Amino acid sequence: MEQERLHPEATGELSNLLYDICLAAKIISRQVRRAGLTDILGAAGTVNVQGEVQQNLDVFANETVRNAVQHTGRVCVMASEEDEDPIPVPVPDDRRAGKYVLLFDPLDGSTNIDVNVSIGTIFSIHKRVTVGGQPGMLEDCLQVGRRQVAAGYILYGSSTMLVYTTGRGVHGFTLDPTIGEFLLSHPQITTPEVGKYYSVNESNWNRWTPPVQRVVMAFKNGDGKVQSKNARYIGSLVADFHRNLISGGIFLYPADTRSPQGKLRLLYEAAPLAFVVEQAGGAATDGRRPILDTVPESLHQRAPLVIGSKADVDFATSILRAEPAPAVPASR
Ligand code: P6P
Repeated sequence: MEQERLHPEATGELSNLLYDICLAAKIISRQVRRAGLTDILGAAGTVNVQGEVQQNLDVFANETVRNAVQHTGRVCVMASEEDEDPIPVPVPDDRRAGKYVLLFDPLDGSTNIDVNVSIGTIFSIHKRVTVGGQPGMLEDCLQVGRRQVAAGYILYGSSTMLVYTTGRGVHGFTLDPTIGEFLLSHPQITTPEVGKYYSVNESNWNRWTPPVQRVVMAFKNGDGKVQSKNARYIGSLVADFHRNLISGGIFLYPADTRSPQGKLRLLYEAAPLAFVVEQAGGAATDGRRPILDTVPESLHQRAPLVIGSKADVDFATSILRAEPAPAVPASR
């Protein structure tokens, strides 16, 4: 509400869309907290568009976000990591088409579900760019990250937290399950200029280029410009990102010989987290340029990601920029 009042032209629709996402988050949180107790553990047996075996909770979370949003008239199109194509939202007879676009990863890190490791939902909101009056389309989804109107994530960790930005700072809310409400617990989050941690999957070492190896070695051992850091890698993007946001740190998922564009997705993973981290005083690049300036070419496009404390990201990018540009992004 306070954020909405900062925008005199606000109609309240964006606030309401954020509330819709919070409702989905509460429902997903309840199911995540019970995952060990119900029979929805384990893979649903189906395979998603990424070729990944879908965990039951993946399917549940995807349906929950879609159902919380698609009948509200606030959104004209959605796109999810779990769905091959954009999901156009029908225009109800008594309403005009929604003016917002929702891109989301309903449950990132889902391989961690069965071992009780923190997981998260990531969302990105744009305004539609196509003419109103009919459902939105792919063009509305393929917008550069700098144009986001809101972005954030829900972390299903030791507590359930919502962290979001609308371009005026980053704010964290903690779910009080006894009343079913998100309460403002972390106003105006800022991330330290220099981080305590570096987060990267070092088992990829032999698949990295020499500049990537030099950057990781510098964070491990220190190298004049940077002090050595503690290694922390959970293997769950939202959990790794959130710890680094609060304590200071750098997360890297660089390109490698197995993942020539990196592993993480631009539209609904890298770009929303890049919006959050820049608003918190941090930085995010693909190793060469800001993630928020990357023009997307396909819905599930991957991007190398270097994100976190500004001094650390600037150091890493100054070295990685020297290597040859990656090949043209693959469509999947
Ligand atoms: P790796 C989880 O599967 C995920 O998509 C992110 O949450 C996480 O940061 C990354 O993959 C971990 O990938 O290759 O290190 O296991």
